[in-house]
Amino acid sequence: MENSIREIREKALAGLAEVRDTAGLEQLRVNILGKKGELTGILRGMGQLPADKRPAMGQLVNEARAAIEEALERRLSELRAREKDARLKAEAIDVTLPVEKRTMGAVHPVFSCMEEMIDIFVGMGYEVVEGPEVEFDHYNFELLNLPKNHPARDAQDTFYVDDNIVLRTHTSPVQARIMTTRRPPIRVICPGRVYRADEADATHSPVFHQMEGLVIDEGVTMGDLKGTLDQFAARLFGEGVSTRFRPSYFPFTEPSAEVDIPCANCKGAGCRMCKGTGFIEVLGSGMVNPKVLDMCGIDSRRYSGFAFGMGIERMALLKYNIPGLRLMYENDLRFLSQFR
Ligand code: 2U9
Repeated sequence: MENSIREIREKALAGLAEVRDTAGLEQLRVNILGKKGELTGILRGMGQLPADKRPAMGQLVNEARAAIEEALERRLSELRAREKDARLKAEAIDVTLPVEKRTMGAVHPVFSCMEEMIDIFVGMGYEVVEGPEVEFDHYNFELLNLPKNHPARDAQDTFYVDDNIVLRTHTSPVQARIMTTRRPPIRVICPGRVYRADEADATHSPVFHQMEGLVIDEGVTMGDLKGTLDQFAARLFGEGVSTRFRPSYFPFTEPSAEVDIPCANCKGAGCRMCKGTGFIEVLGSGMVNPKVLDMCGIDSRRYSGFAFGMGIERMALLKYNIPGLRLMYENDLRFLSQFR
């Protein structure tokens, strides 16, 4: 038994030197000192010894156990330190490496122009309202005095979902919805995406953005419309810019006006950009047709209103002096990154 104890002790100490990691060390500890370990086995066998031999043998086992435990402890801290070193080395970060280059995004010119336009009207007390892009014929056309068979409803211009549902061709149905659900005073702007069945070219796109405005109250006049749009033009295009009204026709406004600002290129003298007129058309407007007011349930004998509509791409082209509509849709970063 003495020999076995010595052997176990020597084997344990030799094993310790060979163990490579803390998991291996734990295995070794279990094999020797665990419940079913070799040294524990010896202790168990001591019952068979004559009583007078037991104290000496017990002491031997305890000494061996203490020696092995101490060696295990030393080896454990050694291995732990080594494993920690390896982990730190593996996780090391070289803080002197150059950082990965990140490109900054930019707001698209259509949206930065739209945000500026919204700010101007919100500053005048308007509320921003949105509505569905897939719209009933009733709101997109019927309530706006565009009855069936009206040329503006041509299949060429409108994307039909079915007989009664279209992709909205303007944001006017948003105002039509407001008029059928609220009572004056109404003062709203409606920015949003609209759809027309057009081929894409230098001046057309099947998807574009509009902003329309609507004001309805007692005693609203064309003078209010002119003053509002003058204020808007000066804020968006610069102090001193005012509007020129030309008579026009829209089914939903009567009277109607197309609205120009002086050509920024020639300051009104006449050039190629303005086709010699000295003016650039920027939007359409008019007094809400009394028929439209009545169809939407607002008494046209008591109330009047004005409305206007503009293409946001067009405003952005003019404001930022961009040489063509295509640039707005091509997503060329060389163009877009200039709006950072
Ligand atoms: C209601 C009543 C009246 C909205 C208006 C225009 C004039 C207009 C065009 C400008 C260029 C559309 O983007 S564009 O092609 N719009 O000229 N829009 S008045 O009038 C309304 C709207 C809703 C209930």
